[in-house]
Amino acid sequence: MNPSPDLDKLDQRVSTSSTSDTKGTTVNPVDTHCPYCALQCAMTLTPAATPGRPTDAISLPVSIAGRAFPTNRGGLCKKGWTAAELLDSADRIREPMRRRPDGSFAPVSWAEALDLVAEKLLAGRAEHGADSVGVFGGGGLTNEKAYQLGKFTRLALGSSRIDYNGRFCMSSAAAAGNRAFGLDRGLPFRVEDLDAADTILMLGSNVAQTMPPFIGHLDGARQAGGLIVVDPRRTATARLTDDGAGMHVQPAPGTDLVLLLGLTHLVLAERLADTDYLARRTTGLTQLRLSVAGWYPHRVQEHTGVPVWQLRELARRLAAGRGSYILTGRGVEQHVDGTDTATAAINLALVLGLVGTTHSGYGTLTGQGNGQGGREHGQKCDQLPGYRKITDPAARAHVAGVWGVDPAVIPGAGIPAVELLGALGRPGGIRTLLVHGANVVVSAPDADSVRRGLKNLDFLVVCDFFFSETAALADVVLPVTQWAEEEGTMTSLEGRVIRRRRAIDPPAGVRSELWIFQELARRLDAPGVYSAEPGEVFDELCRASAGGVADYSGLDYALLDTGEPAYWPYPVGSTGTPRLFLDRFAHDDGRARIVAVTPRAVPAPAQTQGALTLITGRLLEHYQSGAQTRRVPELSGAQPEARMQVHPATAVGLGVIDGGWVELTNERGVVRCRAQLSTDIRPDTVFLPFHFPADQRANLLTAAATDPISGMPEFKRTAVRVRAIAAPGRPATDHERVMADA
Ligand SMILES: Nc1nc2c(c(=O)[nH]1)N[C@H]1C(S)=C(S)[C@@H](COP(=O)(O)OP(=O)(O)OC[C@H]3O[C@@H](n4cnc5c(=O)[nH]c(N)nc54)[C@H](O)[C@@H]3O)O[C@H]1N2
Ligand SMILES: Nc1nc2c(c(=O)[nH]1)N[C@H]1C(S)=C(S)[C@@H](COP(=O)(O)OP(=O)(O)OC[C@H]3O[C@@H](n4cnc5c(=O)[nH]c(N)nc54)[C@H](O)[C@@H]3O)O[C@H]1N2
Ligand code: SF4
Ligand SMILES: [Mo]
Repeated sequence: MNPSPDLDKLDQRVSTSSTSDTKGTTVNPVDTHCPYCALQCAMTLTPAATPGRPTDAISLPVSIAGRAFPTNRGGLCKKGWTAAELLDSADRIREPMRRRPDGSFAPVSWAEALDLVAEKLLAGRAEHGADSVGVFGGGGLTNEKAYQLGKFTRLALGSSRIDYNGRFCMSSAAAAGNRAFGLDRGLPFRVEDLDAADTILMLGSNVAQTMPPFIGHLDGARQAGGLIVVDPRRTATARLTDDGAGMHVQPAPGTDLVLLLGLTHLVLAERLADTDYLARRTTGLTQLRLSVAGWYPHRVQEHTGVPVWQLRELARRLAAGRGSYILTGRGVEQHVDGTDTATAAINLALVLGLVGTTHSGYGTLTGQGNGQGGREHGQKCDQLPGYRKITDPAARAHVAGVWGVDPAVIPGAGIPAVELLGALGRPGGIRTLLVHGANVVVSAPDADSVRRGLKNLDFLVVCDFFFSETAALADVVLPVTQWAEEEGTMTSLEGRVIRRRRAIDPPAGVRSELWIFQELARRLDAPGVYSAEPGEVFDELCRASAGGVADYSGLDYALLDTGEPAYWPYPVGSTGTPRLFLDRFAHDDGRARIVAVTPRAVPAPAQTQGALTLITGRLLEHYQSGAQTRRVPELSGAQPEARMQVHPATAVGLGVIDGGWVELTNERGVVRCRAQLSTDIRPDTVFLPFHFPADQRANLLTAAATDPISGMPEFKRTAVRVRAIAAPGRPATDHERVMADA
């Protein structure tokens, strides 16, 4: 294999920092991290010397350079290095906007906007009760914003109805980690630990496109011939296994649970299990043996389509590896059985004795920029800061003490995201909604029913930088600061707490969310103190987390600013925890729990006559709902619209040609886009990216069915019918799409 592969092809760039502009004026570079994904690549921002739009070669408010850091080693992907375009985008909202009766938006002053929002919140609560006011947060918010949003909802609004888009992302893996290990930190080890591994099994993750600099950490395994990628598509990541670097396993979508049970069966049957480890460090082996007994290789092949020889080779490879890691991504987690599938991956890792050592392990690759911190500080419906349970009296007492309120004031558990969205605009449901950092009109399952729910609300407030498809439906839109304009902390996919730093001032009419919470809390006469200073909020967050699972109490900005690695748990007096579980797991008995899981009878969509299985996911150039990246010319130029990936053999049968238009339909919706023919996908499966708006929303087709344990929606397996259609005319412009959505 070629050891430092494909970097150009994957559009990764390592750049050098510059500290002066073209006129030679010295400017102060600021070290921070990327605004997008959880790899949190380190970058240096160099502000343009002239305030406002400069005329020299640095034509943006800041220039961006990759910075040396263990996760990205100076590299940035295309999204990272073009992120400065978001700061002075012509689409940026620069003052509060209020919807007029005719549907158009007009600018209003901050005082007017906040007075109106406070009035509507009070009126909604008085008329329909506190739980008629809902809050929807995001895994992109800093720790400080996520913490304050949870506190504001519980105290200032008195509502239990808060949840966030991380429910769409990390909830199944989190539930599996909690029940197996007693704690959920996506990677319980450092990303750089992977460098020394000789076998890495990646299930349902396309890191080459979703975290390009990460692939450098796969080089060791590739050189040892041990990278194994499980994906129904031959993705850029699957291609990294070519030329003897490993193996691509291509199961039918949604069959990973059976695949993992089959591998566990083989490991036990062929006596490849680490029996000493199982006896010392785990409970539950007996039930596991029973649950996998029937999953012999031929039966697994029948269910998954993975040949017996591949199953055997995979089991042996994992057991023989000097350092083996099992990693899961959204491809195996975003299913109605996602928690059980992640559990089965953990069980396989436990049977092999991989978890809680210095050289092997199990991990889930957290997705959003603060997808880890976002799930620790109280935006989850059942949770208080420090990853505490809102139903635990001791947790309530501790947090109430920090907040200076009676524990009885804190509402009980709320409802998870999909249920919350399902209650929008319904009698007895949510009548007023605040949205902070999510674009649910594009990203939520069964998106059109979510759009209808939003339209039926009495009042919708959206904080954003842009008129996202969700903001376009709001009554009031409040413009907020972006990453380069604010201070804060983020917790990366490794559980490492890092600093976000302000490099430039925000536009004059833009405010921080912390300031907005403070102003609204004052108007609502809320109990508790709401600082608008990120450092003060972080100190409070650390105190609130003390003694919790995700304990940050030994941290402060001064310590983080030294650049010393800070992995939680980081209680007072410790130096943090880069690797978890080395001595014990977080359950009371110190052991990991093997929870036996079995597949429920979920019929394969493709068994429905004439239907294909739709899987959804990501493209390199776009981030999530595309609200941000569709506004970056270099990115939207490269990927201007959705394309449905389909196998040529399937396309022939449907009369579909490469670049020709297709219509995907099911009982929920219709998507029209062009087709892209490719032998990289299974003939029974088609793929759509979910980044596009209007009638190209993949989520018009997905169902609001959820995993019973985690509340994770089924994004990755949907039955659709596909037919060729004539071109639906000129593609709509972005403006038309937003207006059509509104
Ligand atoms: N470019 C880009 N990068 C991103 C993001 C983005 O939007 N764009 N988002 C960030 C976020 S929030 C997240 S959560 C991560 C997600 O990162 P990934 O998990 O890598 O992303 P996905 O593309 O959703 O899914 C990964 C793969 O799962 C495969 N898959 C689908 N169904 C199945 C199945 O049933 N079994 C198996 N084994 N595989 C299946 C898909 O073919 C796809 O290649 O990316 C982060 N990084
Ligand atoms: N079909 C399908 N659907 C999916 C997925 C899939 O694989 N397939 N993946 C799911 C996953 S993993 C995820 S994480 C979700 C993500 O889905 P979304 O939540 O819709 O993700 P974003 O596009 O990141 O939306 C964030 C919005 O908040 C704004 N924003 C960014 N930062 C801030 C901030 O600090 N404050 C405020 N107020 N606003 C901010 C952005 O401009 C943007 O409009 O989508 C899910 N939906
Ligand atoms: S991989 Fe993620 S963190 Fe790194 S530059 Fe790309 S989007 Fe940013
Ligand atoms: Mo995500």
